[in-house]
Amino acid sequence: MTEILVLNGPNLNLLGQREPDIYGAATLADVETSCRALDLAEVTFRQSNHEGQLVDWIQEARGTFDAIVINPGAYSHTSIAILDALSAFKGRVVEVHVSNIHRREAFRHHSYVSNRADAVIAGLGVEGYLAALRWLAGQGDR
Ligand code: CA2
Repeated sequence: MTEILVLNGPNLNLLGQREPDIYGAATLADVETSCRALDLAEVTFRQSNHEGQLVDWIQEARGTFDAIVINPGAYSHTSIAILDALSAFKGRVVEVHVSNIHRREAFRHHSYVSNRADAVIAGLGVEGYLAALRWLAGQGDR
């Protein structure tokens, strides 16, 4: 079975607890449960508020995981370190945003991570994670 690492950046641990108008009512634990319930891949699900921790996990994914689904949170808009780590990863990368970042403040319109991502999903709510897994499951190895 395909091994997929699902990474979540800062403040995504607050999903479902605040700002439900923007991010919906599902918690990150709900998202993890839904990802596993799809049963399309072996899913490892992680969240960190720390940029270096995310970089370490991406580096460690080389040779272990076939693909990465990442919601880098606000680091999307600031982190060349996460972009560089993803660029050294050979498998597919899907960037997910719960909200439609292009309909929000101008500073959310640019993502460094999109420079490496094979696909970008924004605005589907937490369904975006499931869409990413479905798309990856339909792709061959590379
Ligand atoms: O839409 C997304 O998924 C984002 O990656 C979420 C980030 C935001 O900085 C990005 O621009 C877009 C924020 C993470 C969630 O932050 C929360 C804050 C309060 C309550 C719930 C979530």
